[in-house]
Amino acid sequence: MRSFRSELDSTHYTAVDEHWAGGLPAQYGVAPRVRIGKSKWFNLLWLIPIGLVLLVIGIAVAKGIRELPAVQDFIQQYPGESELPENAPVGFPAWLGWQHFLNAFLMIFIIRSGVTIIADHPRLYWSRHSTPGKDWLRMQKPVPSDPLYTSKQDSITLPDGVGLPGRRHSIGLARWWHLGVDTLWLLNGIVFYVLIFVTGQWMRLVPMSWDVIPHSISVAIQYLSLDWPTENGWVNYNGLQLIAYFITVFIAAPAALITGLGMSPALSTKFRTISSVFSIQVARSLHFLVLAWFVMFIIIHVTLVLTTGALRNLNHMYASRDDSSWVGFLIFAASMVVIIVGWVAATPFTYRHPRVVQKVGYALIGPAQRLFEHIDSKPGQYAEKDISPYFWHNGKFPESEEYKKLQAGTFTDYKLQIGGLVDNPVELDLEQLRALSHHEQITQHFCIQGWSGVAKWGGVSMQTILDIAKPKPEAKWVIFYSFAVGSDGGIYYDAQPIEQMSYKLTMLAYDMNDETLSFGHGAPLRLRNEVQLGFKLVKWIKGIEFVEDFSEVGGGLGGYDNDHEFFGYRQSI
Ligand SMILES: Nc1nc2c(c(=O)[nH]1)N[C@H]1C(S)=C(S)[C@@H](COP(=O)(O)O)O[C@H]1N2
Ligand SMILES: [Mo]
Repeated sequence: MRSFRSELDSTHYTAVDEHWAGGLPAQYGVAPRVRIGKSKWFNLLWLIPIGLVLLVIGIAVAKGIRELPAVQDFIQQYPGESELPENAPVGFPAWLGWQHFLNAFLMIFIIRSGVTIIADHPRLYWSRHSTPGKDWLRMQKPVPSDPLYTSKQDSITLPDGVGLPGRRHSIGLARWWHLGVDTLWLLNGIVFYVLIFVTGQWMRLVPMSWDVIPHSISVAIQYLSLDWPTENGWVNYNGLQLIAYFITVFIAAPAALITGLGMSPALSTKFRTISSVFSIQVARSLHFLVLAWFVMFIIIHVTLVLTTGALRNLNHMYASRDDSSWVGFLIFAASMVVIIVGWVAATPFTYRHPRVVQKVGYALIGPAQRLFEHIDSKPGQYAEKDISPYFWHNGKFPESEEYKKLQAGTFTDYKLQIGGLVDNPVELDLEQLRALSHHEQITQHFCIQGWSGVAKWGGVSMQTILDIAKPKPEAKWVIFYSFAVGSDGGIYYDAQPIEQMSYKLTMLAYDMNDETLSFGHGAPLRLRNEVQLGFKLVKWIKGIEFVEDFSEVGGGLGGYDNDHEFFGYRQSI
């Protein structure tokens, strides 16, 4: 068998500079806009003046009605705080201060890397089809009419201080930050849940009587009329605070986890009943709305903490004391120094040490990714009616003479080469491949960048190929080589664990939606492995090699995007 290894780029990339990822130039999107009706778009920046006008009107109304005797009686009856149970704890223990700090610190990285992930496909949908023009929110121009427009072309740049990192298409690194820090944030959250229930602190976070509603209305009138309620957060929160904290701790945080997992291709394929309604795109849209809640919460929370007796409030959370000394402020200021240093350093550090980010991220989230990979779903989740009207293209199209020649001859001279650690190395042309037992499946594709689509794939099950080639027991990985080069030269390839080659949904497709696979989608042959993200599904396959390990192949990290763009080789989430 001809070796394809010499056609790989074996450079070991260790930094992100202007040449990285093929020197993809910066491209800024547009201000976020939401679709209204069929094709009208509302620029969300308008919410700033509209919000200010509404605030002024709200203040005028609240000031007006507060004069009314009935409203005064109402406020007297519902001053703002529901009564706490007798045994509710008073004050804040030190562990709460630590957890509050850790939570804030970790969320900085989660939010910033999350925004970078959205920027890689700056559109949100309510259906899994990701059809251009059907997005409900976009931060990018409408999709151009070019039929081969790729989702990589669609990605946008963020300022380095906003995104983590900010560079265009740095999603591989953003995901290590996002998923890696998530595990720490969840751990902190679990400790928090346990401790609040053990110590009774939960009573201060859970509304226990419906009178929280009139109390909240009363507090809203008091805030808006600029005659603010007297705060005594050391003992009890007012109704609005209580509701905001309750939503944040008991709804938004768990929703962040659930909607995050809802985007996993492996889980989505496994839990078909749930994912038929709660699709990957619904999960992604809700995940974004959870982010919007957190950002809004942080802004209002910090504003109110600093404007309703800052010193005392800071003492509560940062020094576990209830007075107006400067101790809490000093600890808060020190914690802000840590947060700001972390904020400023994160993106430059990532560009300088991307391999460290990749390694630490994998150490943190890798176990969960490995776990979900063991999901072997059967075909049959989707039906013909679910097939997407539009299926995005992605990647770098083949341009080599070798490929062009084959393409000009409608691939009659094409031969798939299968070799490496097998008892029976073979070459199969398309006629032979089509003569093998036919496998068909309707499945959902999920690109790491964020779009998804359902298609019907026709071809040969990888199990059939294993039966023919007979891999030796030492073969642990299967390398798929492409005719196309990747973004910085060297052919595109990917390593897949051999175990997954026997999965029911792993196949080589030569047909898509009952037609011969098109050029853009990988003609003449492409891989499908439905527990993995799209980038691992090599298109324009020319060869398959069975190996013991992939450290000698290309950059040695298990795939083109792992070598070049710091992706991971297990991408079930
Ligand atoms: N040879 C090759 N295969 C590739 C890519 C590529 O750049 N080169 N891109 C991958 C990515 S990122 C995705 S999402 C899918 C896209 O497949 P599609 O264009 O059929 O949607 O192909 C994958 N296979
Ligand atoms: Mo992708």
